[in-house]
Amino acid sequence: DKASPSRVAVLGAPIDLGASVRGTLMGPAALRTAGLVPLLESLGLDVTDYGDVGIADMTDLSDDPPAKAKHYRQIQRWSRVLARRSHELAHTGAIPVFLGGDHSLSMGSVNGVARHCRDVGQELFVLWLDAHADYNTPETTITANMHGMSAAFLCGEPGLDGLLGGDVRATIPTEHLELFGIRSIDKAEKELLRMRRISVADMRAIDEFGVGVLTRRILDKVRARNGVLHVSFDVDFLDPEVAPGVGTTVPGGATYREAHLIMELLHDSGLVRSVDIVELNPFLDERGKTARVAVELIGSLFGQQITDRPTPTNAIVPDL
Ligand code: Z70
Ligand code: MN
Ligand code: MN
Ligand code: MN
Repeated sequence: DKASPSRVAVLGAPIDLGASVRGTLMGPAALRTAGLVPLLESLGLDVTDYGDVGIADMTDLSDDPPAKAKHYRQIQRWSRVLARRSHELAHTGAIPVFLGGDHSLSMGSVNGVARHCRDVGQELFVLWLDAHADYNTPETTITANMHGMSAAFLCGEPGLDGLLGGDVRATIPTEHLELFGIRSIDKAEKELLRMRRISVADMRAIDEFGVGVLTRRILDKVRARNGVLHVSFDVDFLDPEVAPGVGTTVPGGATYREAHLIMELLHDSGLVRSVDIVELNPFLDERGKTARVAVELIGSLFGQQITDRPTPTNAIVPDL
């Protein structure tokens, strides 16, 4: 398989106003405390930690905030600064790893990566590992929390058109978004996903086919288009037993072993070019348990293996 770049750029985004529960702003510190950087270095990667992004020096735009989008101005500042930094980092050829922070940060991080892919003429696919679809718009949302709108924003859904001001808004084609691990969708959100024909690997599909088959199917699709992959990892994708340190736990999530297998398959593919780790809430964690699991999983994503013998790619992939 293709070799991934061997440089990693770590950037923290201590943002928590997109979520209903405060505390994800401590996420970057907890992931660093759990040893993210030395682990990546132990895997032979050249890691640069750029520290945390701030929004203090960002001026406000003068567009009208949407009626149902809480803390719109703050999220707008984060999105603008993150989109710029993300574009710069992707441009250096390193793999940017964004440490959240709530999931609204992906509106910036993925936009920047998408812009870079557009610059170099490469098709970007987004794997959204999450209990939630995050496919609400200011129109469909029940909560007005912007972390529930990031995937929709990235696919160009209406309602947040002024978020990046005059900056380029790169749009992910809906057929390039892969929702995975989903078990909580709002009614209007479900209707929108159905209308857009967005690919959803929900927990039922995972139970029926297993994460190995479903992951390989996505990787084959990306490979067939000569594309690359952004992994947006919301830690509530994991079962609350494994990852209690999140604000919106949903029962029936991915197991420890399922999550590691996904990460190992992603690593072996050589297709991953950027990563978000979001929604870790250290304020709700149990003695660092969730932070540690998240870091271990990132280890698998970057090549940590049990035997250093990847399984042969002989899976039979059904045409679902
Ligand atoms: C709900 C909403 C959400 C994460 C909760 C929940 C969204 N669909 N996303 N936690 N990560 O408010 O739109
Ligand atoms: Mn999410
Ligand atoms: Mn570029
Ligand atoms: Mn979620």
